[in-house]
Amino acid sequence: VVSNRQPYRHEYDTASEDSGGDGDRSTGTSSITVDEPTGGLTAGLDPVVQASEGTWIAWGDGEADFDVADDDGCIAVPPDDESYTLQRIDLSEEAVDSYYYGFSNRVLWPLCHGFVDLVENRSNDFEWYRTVNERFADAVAEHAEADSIVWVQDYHFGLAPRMIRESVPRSTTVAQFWHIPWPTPASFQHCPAGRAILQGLLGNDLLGFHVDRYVERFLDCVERYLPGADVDRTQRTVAYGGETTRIVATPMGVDAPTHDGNARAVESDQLSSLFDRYDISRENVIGLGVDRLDYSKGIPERLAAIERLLERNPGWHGEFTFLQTATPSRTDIDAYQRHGDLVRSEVTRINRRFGTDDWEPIVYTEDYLSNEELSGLYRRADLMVVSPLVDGMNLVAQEYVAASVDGDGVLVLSEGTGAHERLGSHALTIDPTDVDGFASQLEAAVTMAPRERQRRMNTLRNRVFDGDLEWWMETQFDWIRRVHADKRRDGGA
Ligand code: GDG
Repeated sequence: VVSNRQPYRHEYDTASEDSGGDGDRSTGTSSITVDEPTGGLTAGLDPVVQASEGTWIAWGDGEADFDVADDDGCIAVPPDDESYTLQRIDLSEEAVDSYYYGFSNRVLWPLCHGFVDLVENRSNDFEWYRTVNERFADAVAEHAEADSIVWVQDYHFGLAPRMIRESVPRSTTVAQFWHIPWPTPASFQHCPAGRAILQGLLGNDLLGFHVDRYVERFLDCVERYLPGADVDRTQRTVAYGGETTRIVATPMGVDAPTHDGNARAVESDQLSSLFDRYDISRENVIGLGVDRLDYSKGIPERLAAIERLLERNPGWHGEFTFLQTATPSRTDIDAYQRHGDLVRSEVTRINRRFGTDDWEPIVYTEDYLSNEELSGLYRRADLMVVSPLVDGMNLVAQEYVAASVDGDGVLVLSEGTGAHERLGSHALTIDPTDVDGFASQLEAAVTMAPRERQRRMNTLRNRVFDGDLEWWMETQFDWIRRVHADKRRDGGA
């Protein structure tokens, strides 16, 4: 597996260092704490890599490796049952600034989400992106053998697959999952080095997206911008440079049984203390938003719709609370700082406008909640608002459904999310930019009759459980096996 983020982090226990206790690394006693994978893809993939006794290559900082990794940054994990190799690629500050905060998140992220105005192509960023992709590809080449499966994750590695392809045995299968949207040709034309990215991705035997529309757009871009590529729309394959890539749509799911279990296990005093912490009345109707603080997530649009709801419904003042958690992310980038400022000032303004001495309509926090707290909140929330302008999939919407064990929550879901394809028919659909329509759907959610809530949530739960993370993994590996078999048949092995 190749991913930007690592599955385990080893960190020195600085608290015990300060106190001179057991954790003091200078004493040579055990001083390292390990963060295990906490959720989503990383947690889902970890057992797969354990079973395969394979290698996971990820960006990791050398300092944290003091004492635990060998010279190549390799370390056996999990710590208590060592079964695979984690190889950390240590990157300089300049490399991280250019590859991660630069080309990945100042160019590819805004471009793929259609925010062409936010694309910021600084000199050297692409060169660093190429260099880092090369370093990862070199690390793969050292580990890959005949019949190995290499599974690359996400947009941080748009060039690596072709580099890998050129340095591993023919029978090695190279697959990638692209977790964010693929843009329209009109947006993609603004991609610096767009052709190199397409060539890089077509080094894969298999390329996965969440939904059909991203597959179609990818094929549109290849047809339009990569002369010499042969696109087969029916088979969804592209032949280019002697390789054939199959492009598939496999919508990612969540670990539904775990979210369900966490929600059932949540203790009422745990939830009470959370409500106390944020000063929320237990009796209120609770709306919930859970996002990274990212301009694609439609948070200002959500706040505008809540403001409209409050304007139209004075009777709900004091009775309705919207809790928004927004985890700061990529704060080195100006567009994220500006967006964070906008969100915070809008919350303040709306609360000043409608709030009273003992009620704030919007409770806003940038705290990172524990998984248990989050599951408890999902279960308790009367409505969940997921309003990205554009989002590859959106796991939060699915987690909410999985944790709605009482069946009485309502999901308000943007048509701009990949998740809408699976859940849209039984959620309340919104266009986040239509303030009045959005506010009307919030009103519909608050006032929806219990039977109707249960009916919709039942169907949503079936869909989320049927297409959960395990299903997604199996589907990915079915495809990987299939392209591997095709290669053998065609003489590739
Ligand atoms: C990218 C794509 C695609 C958030 N706050 C807390 C917390 N979270 C967790 C959620 C969820 C995850 O973060 C966010 O996942 P999303 O899918 O909603 O969004 P992105 O981070 O943008 O993910 C997206 C995804 O990749 C997978 O392919 O769906 O489209 O953009 O799991 O629960 N978790 C905890 N506390 C928090 O405060 N514990």
